[in-house]
Amino acid sequence: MTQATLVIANKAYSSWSLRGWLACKIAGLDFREEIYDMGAPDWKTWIAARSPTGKVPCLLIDGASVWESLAIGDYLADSAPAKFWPQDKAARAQARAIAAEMHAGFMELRKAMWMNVRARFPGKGRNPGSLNDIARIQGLWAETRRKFGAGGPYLFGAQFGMADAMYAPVVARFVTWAPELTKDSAAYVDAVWNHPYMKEWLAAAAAEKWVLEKYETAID
Ligand SMILES: N[C@@H](CCC(=O)N[C@@H](CS)C(=O)NCC(=O)O)C(=O)O
Repeated sequence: MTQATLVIANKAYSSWSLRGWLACKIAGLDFREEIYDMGAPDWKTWIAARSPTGKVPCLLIDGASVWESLAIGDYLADSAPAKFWPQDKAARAQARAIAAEMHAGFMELRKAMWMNVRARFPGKGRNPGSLNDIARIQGLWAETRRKFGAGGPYLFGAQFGMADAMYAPVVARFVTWAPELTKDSAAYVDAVWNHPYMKEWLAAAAAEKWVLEKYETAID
């Protein structure tokens, strides 16, 4: 069987790449990375040859091409559902809903506080829209942890699953931009930031040579 390939971009900046990569790690998949710089002059040509949407991540596996981070998680979860989603039905419903909410939303936060895991812009990026998204995220983290998270530090307890993978780039944003967080949110941020998968990603991002100037300066 051919080894799976995950097509991704800059580990410092590509939040969607991080989600797809975490899904592969959760699955315990034997995969190779094909990674390239979104800022390179031939980026569009490079990615067009590898991903039907011209976006990352894209997983090339078993003769199939799977794009969209959530679809990558679903594809991999077919073979190992318990690694990705809680087994309890109500918990699983919550996990799927919050993962989908992340996949489709929080545009104001994403615009104002982009992911740059190497940078620190404390106090910047705050505007009514981003603060509103942050309030909603803290609310859904708190509700999820209160109802389903008693067994450990992650959204659904002891196991780092697909819902955590979807919110990991938000955690990275909160580390970079340091918005005011509740004590419980801060503890969740700390747990995800220090997860071994995150540490592996962050070490690779630190070693990466590519720099995209547009993500290196906070405007306000
Ligand atoms: N909804 C997609 C989002 C994919 C996406 O926007 N990827 C960004 C990277 S963070 C990208 O490929 N940007 C490069 C480009 O548009 O040229 C997913 O879940 O995978």
